[in-house]
Amino acid sequence: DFDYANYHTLDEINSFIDMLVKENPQLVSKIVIGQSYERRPLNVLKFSTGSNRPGIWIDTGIHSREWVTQACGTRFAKMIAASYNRDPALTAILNKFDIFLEIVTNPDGFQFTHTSDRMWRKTRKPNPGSPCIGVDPNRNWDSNFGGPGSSNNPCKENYHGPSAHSESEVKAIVDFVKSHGKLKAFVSIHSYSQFLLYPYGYTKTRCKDRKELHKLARKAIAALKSLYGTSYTYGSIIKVIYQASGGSIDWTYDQGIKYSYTFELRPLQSSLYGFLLPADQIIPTAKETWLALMVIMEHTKNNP
Ligand code: 0X9
Ligand code: ZN
Repeated sequence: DFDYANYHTLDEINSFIDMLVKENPQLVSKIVIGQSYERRPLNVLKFSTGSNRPGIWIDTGIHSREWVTQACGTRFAKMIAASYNRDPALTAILNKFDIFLEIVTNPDGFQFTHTSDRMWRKTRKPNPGSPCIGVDPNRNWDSNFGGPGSSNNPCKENYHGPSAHSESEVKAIVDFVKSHGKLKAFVSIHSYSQFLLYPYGYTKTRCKDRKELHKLARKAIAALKSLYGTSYTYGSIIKVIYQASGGSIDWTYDQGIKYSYTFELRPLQSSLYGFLLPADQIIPTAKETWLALMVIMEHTKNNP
């Protein structure tokens, strides 16, 4: 059986995905929404119990070095598959909504973190005229693209890229979101700092659903905390972290997906572990985060 308590390679996670589909063919399927720069498939797990349903999107690992996120993604996948027709709350969600889960959202970067540079964050596309590789896939969206909190220097970690959606890993999600047309929640999972964030990152202007998103975030982090006492800070991206233009959830929110959130998982900002969270924290992190995700998904279900 898959070892959820340890970190895994890209091949191992891809095998896990195929196994989960094989074991739950009536609930789980794999869709390939595109390919990475290095031509790897962009695999998305679809959990569905009916046709023409609205959808909930969850992605992990868009920043490749944030290993606890892909690890939690595999655990969420198993949780969803195992909970249908067992856990009434999740069953009610899956009777109305499809759930889409992209576990390795930046596969080229993830492979590179295993083979060459554990701290790699960006895509792996070369930048013409520069010795530096890659674009920050969370500055590449068409949400004040190129604005404050992103860099036009290809050697920076927050390089926005040559144009909005220039990265195939981003464009694949953009095309998926648009063609689906009925996503009601979009949750993008990062690490680290223990934050639950909502739009905007590119402007101080409050988003129009700020009150509802704020209240829901409070409820979600209360649920998270109930398990092990883990403390999260919540609020808009620009207020809680920093100004960031070209981020995913600002784009999805402006596309009309009201419940657009970003998590920054364990550890705390002050922790020396940073992106290197010890593996013995994977399962606790996944379990507590799952409670927050359930709050967001249930609210989405009840307020479609
Ligand atoms: O800077 C980022 O992209 C995120 N922090 S991280 O350390 N994981 O890189 C913050 C994401 C804020 N979200 C958006 N701007 N959408
Ligand atoms: Zn990140």
